[in-house]
This record gives sequence, C-alpha cells and structure tokens, in this order.
Amino acid sequence: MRVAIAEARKGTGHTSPNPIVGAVLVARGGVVALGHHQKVGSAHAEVRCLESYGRRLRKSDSVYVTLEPCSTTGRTPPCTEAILASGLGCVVVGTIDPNPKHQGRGIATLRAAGIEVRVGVLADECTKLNEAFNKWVQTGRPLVIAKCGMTLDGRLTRGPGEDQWITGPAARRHANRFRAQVDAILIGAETLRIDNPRLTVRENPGGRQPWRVVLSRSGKLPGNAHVFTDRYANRTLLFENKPLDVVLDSLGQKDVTSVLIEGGGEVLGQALDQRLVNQVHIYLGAIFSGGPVIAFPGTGAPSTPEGLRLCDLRYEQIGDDVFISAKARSHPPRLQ
Ligand code: AOF
Ligand code: ZN
Repeated sequence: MRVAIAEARKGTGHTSPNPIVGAVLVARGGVVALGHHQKVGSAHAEVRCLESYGRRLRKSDSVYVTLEPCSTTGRTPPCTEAILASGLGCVVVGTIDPNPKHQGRGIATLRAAGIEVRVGVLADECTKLNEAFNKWVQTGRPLVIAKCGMTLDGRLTRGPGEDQWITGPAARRHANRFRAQVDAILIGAETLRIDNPRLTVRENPGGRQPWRVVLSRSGKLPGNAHVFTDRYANRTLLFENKPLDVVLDSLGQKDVTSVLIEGGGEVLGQALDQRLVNQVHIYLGAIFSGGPVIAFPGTGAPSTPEGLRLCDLRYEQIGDDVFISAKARSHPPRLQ
C-alpha cells in the first residue's frame, strides 16, 4: 500500500476534480505493475495497472489500491468490471470512496462476485491523499486554505520598491509552487488594487493554472490589472457583492475542489470569522514592523475557547523565514 500511495502522488495537481489514486498489482509473489490516475476523463488507477500488465491473472493474485474501486460508469467504465474480468482473487483497499455514488458499493460488488476484499490498510494516509476531493464530493464546497505572509509580530507591511517583501525569495517560491496544487486562488478587490498580483503558477512550468477569483463589493476594478489582461484572462472570475460562503458554493458547482485565499486581510478575516477556513499556510518573515495592519482582522473570537484550534501542525524553516501549515479542527471543543 505504501508503494500504491507513492504511485498515487504522481497525479498530484493534475486529477481535479477527481482524486489521486494509486494501484499496485502483485502476481506470482511480486509486484508486476503500477498505475495511477493521471487526469480527469482518463483511465482510473486500477485499470491502468491491469492494462499495463496485460496478461490473464489468477485467484492468488492481488491488486492494492489506495481508494475503493468505483462501481458505476462515470466518465470512464466501472473499475469493478475490469477487476472481475482480470481473473485476480484479492483486492486490498486503502480507504472507502467518500463519493456518495460509490461509498462501499464497489467493495460490496466485488465481494458478491467472490473476490476477497480487505479494507482499511493505511486508511489514514490514503484518506489524507485527497483532502480537497473528500470535502468537495461530500459537501459540494471546496477545501479552503488561508495563506498569509506576515511579519514575526503578525503584521502586514506594504511596498514600495525592492524591499517590499516580508518573506525572502525561497519562501515566496515555496508559496508559488503550491498554487499549482489548488483549483482556485481567491483575493479581495483591495489586494487587486494595491498589489495587482498575477496569481500565476510561474514556478511550476507545466502546472495547471488555477482559476483566479476576485471578490469585490462594488465591482469597480482597474480593467488593466494583470488578472484581466494576461494570457490567462479567461481563468479569472469576478464575484460582485457576494458573501464568501455563496462564492464557495458556486465555485464548488464549477468543480473547484480547493481554494487558496491569498488575502487581503478583509477576506482572510471574513473567512476566519465565518469558520470557512479548513487549513492555514502561514509564512512568518524575519522582520518586526508593529503598527495597526494585522494579518487576520475581522471581528475575531470573543474568547480563547472560541478561537480556531489547529492540529496536524508542520513547522519548516525556509531561509530566515518559517512556514507553518496546519488544519482547523473540524469540531472545535464545546464551551463548558
Ligand atoms: C477509482 N479509481 O483511479 C479514481 C476513482 O468520471 P470518472 O469515471 O473518472 O469517475 C470519477 C469518480 O471515480 C470520482 O468522483 C471518484 O469517486 C472515483 N475516482 N475511482 O476506482 C480511480 N480516480
Ligand atoms: Zn474507477
């Protein structure tokens, strides 16, 4: 299953709105084929794996797959049929497919046909492969990641000129590389006016350009901004006077499974106040600034227990800066 997980990761950033999935075929006592899902509309992991081996299998042969095989025809035929046709006898599944269309049906179908199915091998790791897909397919809303570069004292500073950056070049490249893993990058109108960002995946040649989403109250925005005029202009969406949760729902309907909020403070504060944030990516720059411009304003939590508690923290030093990634606890502890 570890090999299947590594195989699945080869699809990172390319399969949305489908999950990343990896499969490993074990026949005659050894690994004989690998396969991963590469792109929506193309063959699923198990099918690629079976096709690349291409020979008749026996009851003693097994396929390991990070996600339950699908059992209905979507853009591609059901994987359960390919598995049954192959002649193998055992399927080892990492995790159940949270897609309501599947959710256990593939496993039941295989068992009913006499295949031995083991479920839940490295289940946590397999589930974590697809956090965006898992949330989107169950709720219709994309996973929300709040990204912010801030000073060590939690402030934002603004230009001008060469020294405008809070974090160093390595941290900025790190942040840019992540863009190719999300389906949309969202900013507020104020950020567009002041920073005029490109929101492109320039550190990722060959990476997919995510949607660029701009929220504006008035809709009055500079028509010559990069996001409206560059070669990805058709990848920019403008939402006028819409609450953030409504925007998220309508992005979900467009098959956006993940959104990276890149500021400014107003949008980040709103997302936090409304408990819409699932993960945070914080870059702490090696600089103090003081002053009134804080990174996450908004109303704020009335008391510490009502704050957004985080888990699964990772701290990484990048140059002189610190990158912190974390997940919001899905069920904040209840007030006593
Ligand atoms: C699998 N193996 O490699 C993947 C699966 O439209 P389709 O036919 O591509 O089906 C998409 C759904 O299939 C997707 O929402 C998810 O539930 C499942 N993805 N299943 O057996 C795979 N990528
Ligand atoms: Zn499938």
